[in-house]
Amino acid sequence: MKKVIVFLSLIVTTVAFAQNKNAKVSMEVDGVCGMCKERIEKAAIRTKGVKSAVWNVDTHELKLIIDERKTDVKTIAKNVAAVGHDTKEIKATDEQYNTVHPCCRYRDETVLKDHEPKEDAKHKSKEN
Ligand SMILES: [Cu+2]
Repeated sequence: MKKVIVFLSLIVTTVAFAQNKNAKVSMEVDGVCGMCKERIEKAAIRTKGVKSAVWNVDTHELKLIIDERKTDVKTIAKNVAAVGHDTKEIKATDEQYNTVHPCCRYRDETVLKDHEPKEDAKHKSKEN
């Protein structure tokens, strides 16, 4: 019985630590528009081991397919922050943040308001 347990736990650890060539992972990245999307995806895809990178402007989710033998989420987050975009784990420095286009300043309240869906604005004017 003891041997069986040892054998089973060996299988479990092997599976848990097996490195996936096409691992699907995602992370949260701050941004406001299509220009941000391009910048974020470019930074992610330039990272060695990243096969696919798609950022959603509404959900702020960056969906990735990565080779776990070559990269990890932290490395990608660092590269995304380096082009000026905050991730949940790693924040861009002020210097990095200042390199983004003025209309992409996602930390700025007025910029965020400018990027709110236009339909909302329509509803508001009808109500008034
Ligand atoms: Cu932008």
